[in-house]
Amino acid sequence: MPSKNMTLFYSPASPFARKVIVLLQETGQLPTVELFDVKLSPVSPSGEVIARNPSGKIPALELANGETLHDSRVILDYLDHQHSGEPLIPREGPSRWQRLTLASLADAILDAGVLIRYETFLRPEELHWQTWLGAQQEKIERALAEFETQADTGQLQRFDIASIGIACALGYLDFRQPQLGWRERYARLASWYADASQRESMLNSQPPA
Ligand SMILES: N[C@@H](CCC(=O)N[C@@H](CS)C(=O)NCC(=O)O)C(=O)O
Repeated sequence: MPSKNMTLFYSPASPFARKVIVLLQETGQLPTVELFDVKLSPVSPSGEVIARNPSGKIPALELANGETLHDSRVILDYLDHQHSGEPLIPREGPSRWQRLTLASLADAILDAGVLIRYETFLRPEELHWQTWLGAQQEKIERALAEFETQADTGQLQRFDIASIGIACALGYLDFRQPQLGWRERYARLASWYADASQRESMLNSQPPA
């Protein structure tokens, strides 16, 4: 049993942290990481997190030497360099930039989704800005349309950095926007996700019910 020499500051509801936990499982590194569950929001930050990441955001990964890495993209890159299997982030060539760009579009869904959540859950209802909420929702819809094309052309076959990001983004939409009905509009993506969501790494990292 490998010793736990890193600590991941995370929350089970955080889709950014979920990407890290999925990659840890896909690469066999989960046993080396202590999971430290923190409760936070932009208006009620966690001192434990701020001490390690001035932005106050999770995920943050404390290494054995006491240094901390953030954000999720940096952590994923670091962890992908710590295992001996086939890299989940291509090391070079056009595929590196293509897969990272797709992963970034998946993060755009998360950014928009998390902002929508903060606006609707944290902000007083009388201050909700519908135009802004609608614009964030449109970002999500455009990204989904692009992922439908990617699924349709077989670009999501390997469960790499891009596929992990997309799977976690879809999982977050199901968690926070169960009424969205994205499967009706993006059938190929839905069929891809039906399989991807059954991977052990995805089943073991589901957001709270
Ligand atoms: N770009 C960051 C985004 C992380 C992020 O927004 N995390 C949220 C939780 S899902 C958070 O920590 N929010 C607290 C805050 O914004 O202060 C990443 O990829 O790690």
